[in-house]
Amino acid sequence: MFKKVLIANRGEIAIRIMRACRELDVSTVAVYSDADKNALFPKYADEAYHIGPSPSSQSYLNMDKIIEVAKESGAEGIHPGYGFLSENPVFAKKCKAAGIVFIGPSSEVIEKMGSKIAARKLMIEAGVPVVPGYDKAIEDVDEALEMADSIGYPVMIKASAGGGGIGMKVVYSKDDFKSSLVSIQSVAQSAFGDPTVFIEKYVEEPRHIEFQILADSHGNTVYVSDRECSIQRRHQKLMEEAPSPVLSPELRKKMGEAAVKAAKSIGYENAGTVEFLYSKGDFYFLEVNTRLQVEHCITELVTGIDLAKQQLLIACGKELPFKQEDIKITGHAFECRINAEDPLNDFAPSPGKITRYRSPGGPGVRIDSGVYMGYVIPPFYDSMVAKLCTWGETREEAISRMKRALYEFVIVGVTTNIPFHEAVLSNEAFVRGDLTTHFIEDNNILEAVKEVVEHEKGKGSTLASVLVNNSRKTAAATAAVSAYVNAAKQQSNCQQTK
Ligand code: MV4
Repeated sequence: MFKKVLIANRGEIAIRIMRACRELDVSTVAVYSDADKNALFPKYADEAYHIGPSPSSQSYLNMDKIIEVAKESGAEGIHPGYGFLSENPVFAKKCKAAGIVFIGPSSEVIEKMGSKIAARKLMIEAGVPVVPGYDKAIEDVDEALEMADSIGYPVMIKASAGGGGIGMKVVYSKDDFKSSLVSIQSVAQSAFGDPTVFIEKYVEEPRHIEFQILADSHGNTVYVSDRECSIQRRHQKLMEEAPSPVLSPELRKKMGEAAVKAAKSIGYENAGTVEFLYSKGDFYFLEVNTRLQVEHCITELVTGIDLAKQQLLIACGKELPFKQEDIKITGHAFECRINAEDPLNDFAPSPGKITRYRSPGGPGVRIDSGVYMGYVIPPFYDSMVAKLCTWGETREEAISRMKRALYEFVIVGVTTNIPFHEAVLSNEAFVRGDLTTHFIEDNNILEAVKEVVEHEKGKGSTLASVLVNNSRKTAAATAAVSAYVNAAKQQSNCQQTK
């Protein structure tokens, strides 16, 4: 095992990885920017190094600086977390050249999956179902129009270098095709420096279902569990669950085996995720995420497998300690991403000081967070405060635990999206497991959020309101009660009950 690992990330995921390191007796090195001087993760680490100013371009994206710190501190491996440098093939390559293990797949694999056209082509060759379309870059409009005609409208134009929802557009008719093509090409050029686009059939109202995979360097590849990630807004996932409520055991096995086939065909090593679109019993490969994802925790909850730990073991050349048939899904888990953002103001970020904080606990609750009471959430990075996950023997139990945990969560000082989660959890279609990527709009969730927010102005609807809202009145009442109790105690000879 490594003696020392550098974590090239911040916040909760830096802590998540350091937790795995601690359990494996690996020393940890944190790197942090100006804005993160007072964050929890540099304090949690065994060593912490300042790497630059707050903007990530000058700190968390500074490859050479991070590698220099790794070398100076004697770290043998770098874990990139998610975001930042985690899917950057240049960084993976630079680590290798510096004699440091990049804890993730090879630079070549990251690069291959970065091109959506190449990924499509490879999956077709491997026999993994893809959305009907063309695995060919569009070269001229007339040829593209013919392709669109033969696929049948609506079609989707996608940037080959895109992913995660940037650089794509639905086209409903021939008349809009040319202007959409030109606009996506220009978005692709400015966002990715590559104007290459391709087209696919547009799958309407699909579900987003992804499969976690693990692959070691001995040729063993397994699928760990599936996750349903349909509850998202503008490609930002907000709530996920494992397993997907729509898959039968047979379809789960079929999709899981397709995910393994996808991984094996590209020589994948370490943890990864194969994303699929699901519609009416059919599934289509979408992309491979070559990193540990935000929502990995729910897979851990339903399988008992520590994915971060397995990543470290795989990177050291260890063989997976289980086979496919050993992996069992037990119960059901949800993740709510608790963000400092205002769902009633277009989800605008709400950075600032957390003046009171108390996280939920009790049966079936897991919290991954990098904040504490008094911490100031900086405006430079994403607005996630905590990942709140619950586990239950059944989906219903996991839902009621999530509602209970959200009731308990006290976060004062910044606006959070807790009411959004409460609105989703009370929605009938959601409770039925009736989800699509358009769930929020189709179910008028924002209207429901307004009602939740209004309701929570009333005392007692959340633990926060009990503890904080009427703090003066509560304090006065508490003082009066204790004065009364003390007086009663003095007057009576009865023994105090314990
Ligand atoms: C699609 C699609 C429908 N048809 N491709 C969005 C993210 C990127 N990975 C691909 N995405 C989609 N590709 C075809 N041919 C619908 C989406 C999509 C989506 C996918 C997953 C999760 C949320 C989504 C929200 C809107 C659109």
